[in-house]
Amino acid sequence: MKSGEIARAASQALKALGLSFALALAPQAALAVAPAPAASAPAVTSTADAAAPAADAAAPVAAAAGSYTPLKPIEGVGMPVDGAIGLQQQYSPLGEYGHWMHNVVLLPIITVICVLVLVLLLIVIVRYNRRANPVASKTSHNTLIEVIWTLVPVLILIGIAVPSIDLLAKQFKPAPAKALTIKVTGNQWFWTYGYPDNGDFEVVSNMLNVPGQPTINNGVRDVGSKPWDGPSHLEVDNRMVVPVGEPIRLQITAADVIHSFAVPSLWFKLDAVPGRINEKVLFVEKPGVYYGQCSELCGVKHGYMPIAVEALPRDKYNAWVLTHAGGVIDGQKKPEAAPAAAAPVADATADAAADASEAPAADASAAPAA
Ligand SMILES: [Cu+2]
Repeated sequence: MKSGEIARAASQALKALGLSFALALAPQAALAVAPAPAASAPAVTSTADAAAPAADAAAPVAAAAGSYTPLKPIEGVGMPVDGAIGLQQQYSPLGEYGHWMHNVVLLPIITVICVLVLVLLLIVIVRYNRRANPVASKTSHNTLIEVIWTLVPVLILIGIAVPSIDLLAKQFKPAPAKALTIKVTGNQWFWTYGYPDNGDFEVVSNMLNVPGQPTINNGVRDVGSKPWDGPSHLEVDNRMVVPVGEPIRLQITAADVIHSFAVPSLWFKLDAVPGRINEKVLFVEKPGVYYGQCSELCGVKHGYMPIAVEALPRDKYNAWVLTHAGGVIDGQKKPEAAPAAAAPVADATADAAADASEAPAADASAAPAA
């Protein structure tokens, strides 16, 4: 929300200044965007139904999937909050560790040191200025004080270093061998998510357009047009869906320039570098939707390539996987063939018309088939 306001304010400021930048941006954006949705639409289509027409493919495919309805985010969870000054609430063990490190270890120590130094300065200013203290003391050494002011900072630094190095090491601990691998690729200006362990399908994720503002991604719907949409500038057409409560190996790269995959509430940030794979473990404790943004300046639409991670329980994640053509669970293809698949699809088309409150029913009906 805040980023939206900032973007709006910035564009107004530019217009007020009479700069042609905004004008230059618009056609460029339109040109630059054109290939992206074109690429995204077929990709989405190919994952579920190659026969569907490319235009508007995402909607019918999502409806036909049936066994999956996107989760509705909870206000203030996994997203920035207006007026907040601290870290976002954390939803991973490492995030909680880091949050504790920041709020309980570092912040109090910094505060005490700053206050102590300030008080000492004030005492010196008041008591030992030339007027109050015309005859200066010749004291030059005090062994006890010198030992104290050497030892205490050393102890403080050791006290900080121990949990700090521990946290650092844990952040770069490789995922267990059996962990699910998801491949994240940064593109100008959208993300793609590959699922090599689940049949190697790919999800293309574009930011939803904001009504009343210049179109960012042609062919992508407006934010707020579905009941499960989160905040503008953060919600996407296809989220990165992950299972909850298990370590996930994220392999991150980029197709063009350097991007950075960052989700603050999941304590996750790693650069996406072309020609290179960076790897880190993602662990989400609770089902929910967690938002982030590209955090490396990557071009004119850097601010318009948000990240939406949707964490689901394993069974629902599996159901989501099976909504993609070629979706595989535990090395096995879709267990049931056409007739079994037809049932949930039929359910889905009926349920898709209904509101979000009926969504769990669709999930439930599809779960046994999966
Ligand atoms: Cu980027």
